Amino acid sequence: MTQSEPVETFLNALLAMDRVAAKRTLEGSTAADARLDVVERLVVPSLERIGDLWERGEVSLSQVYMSGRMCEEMVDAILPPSDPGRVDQPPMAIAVLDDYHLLGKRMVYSVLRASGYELKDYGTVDGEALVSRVVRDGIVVLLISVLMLPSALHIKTVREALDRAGCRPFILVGGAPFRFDTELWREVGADAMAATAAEGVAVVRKLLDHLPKEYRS
Ligand code: B12
Repeated sequence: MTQSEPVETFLNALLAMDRVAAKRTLEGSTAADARLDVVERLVVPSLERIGDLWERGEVSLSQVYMSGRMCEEMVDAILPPSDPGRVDQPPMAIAVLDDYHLLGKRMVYSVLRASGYELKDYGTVDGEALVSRVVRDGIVVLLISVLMLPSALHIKTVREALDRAGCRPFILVGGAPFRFDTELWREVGADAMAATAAEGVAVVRKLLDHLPKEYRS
């Protein structure tokens, strides 16, 4: 079997809105310790291909929508439960800014929790709500997920509002716009970007290893 075959099978199952076949393909190649890896190898490229097909007018919005929903359900079901031995850490939160593309955020959230980190999930928020929650909760590490360019550019306004409020969390961003333009994170005033959920965990781990003691809970 070639590398691309499972992606083709998974992609076709999504486009046919065939939950059973999609689940079978995903679980078929999932050893318990490689769950995130299989999501990165099957779910992410398949949804990216669906995005390209949508741009070329070759699939319907309902196919894009149902593919996203089915992947959300499957990813929720296969990612490991959280680790009970939580890491000693400062307050962290994750949010999707001005956007209803929730799958990337869900993955990053699950993987961080599964790696032993505790973080608040703000869901989808607008800039104003995000700033007030971050200030209220004294967030030290803020993760923001966006999939659309206007939402990515809006992070700059969030950073400026946080600065005005005297709050300077470490902002880690991720999502398609940052993968397309690898310098964009600097332009929007973030401190780092990560291309995948696994990379995000590595960035958080490295950051927390070097964080001064006064930031820890
Ligand atoms: C599925 C999907 C939808 C679904 C979303 C379902 C859901 N609940 O999530 C639905 C149908 C609802 C949808 C709607 C729309 N969509 Co849409 N959608 C997609 C699609 C095909 C896949 C997105 C996805 O879920 N990918 C899989 C996840 C797992 O990948 P990911 O989010 O990139 O996350 C990974 C990494 O980026 C990273 N990551 C993500 N966030 C973070 C955060 C941190 C902190 C870190 C460390 C890492 C990290 O980790 C993840 C795992 O590796 C993309 C195509 C694409 N190329 O991305 C278009 C896409 C994002 N959509 C697009 C558009 C335009 C829309 C609509 C405006 C369409 C419309 N005309 O109505 C609406 C807007 C909705 C809104 N306001 O948010 C455009 C955006 C274009 C742009 N440049 O802004 C895209 C790129 C499609 C395209 N090529 O045109 N969409």
